[in-house]
Amino acid sequence: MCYDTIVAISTPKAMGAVSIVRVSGSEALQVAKDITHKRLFEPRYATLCSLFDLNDELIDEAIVIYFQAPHSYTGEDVVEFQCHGGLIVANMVLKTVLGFDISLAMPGEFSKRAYINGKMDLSQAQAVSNIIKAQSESAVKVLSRQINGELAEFVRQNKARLVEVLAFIEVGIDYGDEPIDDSTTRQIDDKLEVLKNTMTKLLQNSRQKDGLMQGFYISIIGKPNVGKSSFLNALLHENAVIVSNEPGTTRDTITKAIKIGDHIVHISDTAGIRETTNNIEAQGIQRSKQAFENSDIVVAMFDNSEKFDDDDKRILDLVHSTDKIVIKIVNKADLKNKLDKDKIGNHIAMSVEKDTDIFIDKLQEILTHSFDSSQLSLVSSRQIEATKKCLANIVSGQKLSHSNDMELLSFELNEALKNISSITELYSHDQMLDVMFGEFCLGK
Ligand SMILES: Nc1nc2c(ncn2[C@@H]2O[C@H](COP(=O)(O)OP(=O)(O)OP(=O)(O)O)[C@@H](O)[C@H]2O)c(=O)[nH]1
Ligand SMILES: [Mg+2]
Repeated sequence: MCYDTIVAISTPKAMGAVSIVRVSGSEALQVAKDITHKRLFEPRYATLCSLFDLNDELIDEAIVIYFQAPHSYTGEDVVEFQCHGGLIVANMVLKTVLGFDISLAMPGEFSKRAYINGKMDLSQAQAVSNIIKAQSESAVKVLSRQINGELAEFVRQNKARLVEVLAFIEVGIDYGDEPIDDSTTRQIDDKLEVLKNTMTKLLQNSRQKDGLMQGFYISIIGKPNVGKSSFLNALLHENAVIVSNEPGTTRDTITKAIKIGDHIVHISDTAGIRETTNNIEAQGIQRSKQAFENSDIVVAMFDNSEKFDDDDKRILDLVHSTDKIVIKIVNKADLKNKLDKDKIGNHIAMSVEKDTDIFIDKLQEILTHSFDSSQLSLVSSRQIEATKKCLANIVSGQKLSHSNDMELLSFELNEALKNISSITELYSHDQMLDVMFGEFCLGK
């Protein structure tokens, strides 16, 4: 298939040393020749060239690299102009290229062409899109393995397993009305069980993917005056939020990002939760509960220097009602103890104004434990949906394997095959391609 030649600025639109203008398509080489007044470009060689605009006026000195089809990112002829950075030069080069009747690329169009031309499958393309937005080193580790084909290999292996089961079933169908023998049924069962466990494990590993990609969310909750805002300030090493000994100081949720090990975590300081008739405070408390709902990890804070009361009980009830990861902190350990700590249960005793290391160590342990970046993981909701559907087909197949309805079993497993395959290739098409690649950055 022959597409228009496209162009885009591939680097961020900001100040920087170098900007790259990328051209892809059958006209790319000719455009490079016209703009540089050079006759020959050796593929994959960096050549220092003068660039001229449509009036033959000098724009810039740039490094020009020609990638000959199919040995390029898109699989088409590609030329990259590495010009001086900043907003103006790259725009002048772009404007000149557009003057040669070349189209401006849509977001993700280079990667879409790479997929169409068989340079990468969908799982790799998805990883390319995500790695640009990745918020943590752990995410980059997972994604670079996916670009390298790790998920594609997983899909290939499990498709082969499904095809094997389908081969057994075809034998059953060929024998018509005769019931399928026990040993064949057993083999089908065993293989479906392996497939079920594999898909279930993959989905479990992928549960934390949002945290991995966008950073984990942590809410600090507790009754007023326990030291929540002091804790956020201590973690940030700055006075970002107001601290005072007046209960009810914080009225609004404030979220800040910090780096813990390989992870970005977004930590929210919240208004102290208590019974109140004050309308503004009540709105703040509503926001505290929202932050609690939205978080992956909850820090519930209590005051060592105050007696355990109904407000503390409400916090305990809240955290006991959730299946989120909860870290309980008994703060103000430097003050005389009045709190009945047995009521709190397992907790960290600390003085947030003095030292937060004990908390950081605990959090790091939790993050490492709850997301192991060495494990295979799905990185988009599309991949998760496809795997869930495949798992549902396999579970239905397990129920059918003893019913002797081989036709129906075959149908379910063909659906499973279709669903797992959709991680790396599309069945139906142009519209979905546009949706998926439309989420990419311009110039990628
Ligand atoms: N001695 C001691 N005082 C602390 C400690 N942490 C916080 N405080 C004090 O406790 C008071 C309340 O601290 P804040 O951080 O404002 O408490 P908060 O939980 O955010 O309170 P609200 O915003 O009202 O919900 C302040 O006077 C802090 O200086 C600590 O570890 N030791
Ligand atoms: Mg506060």
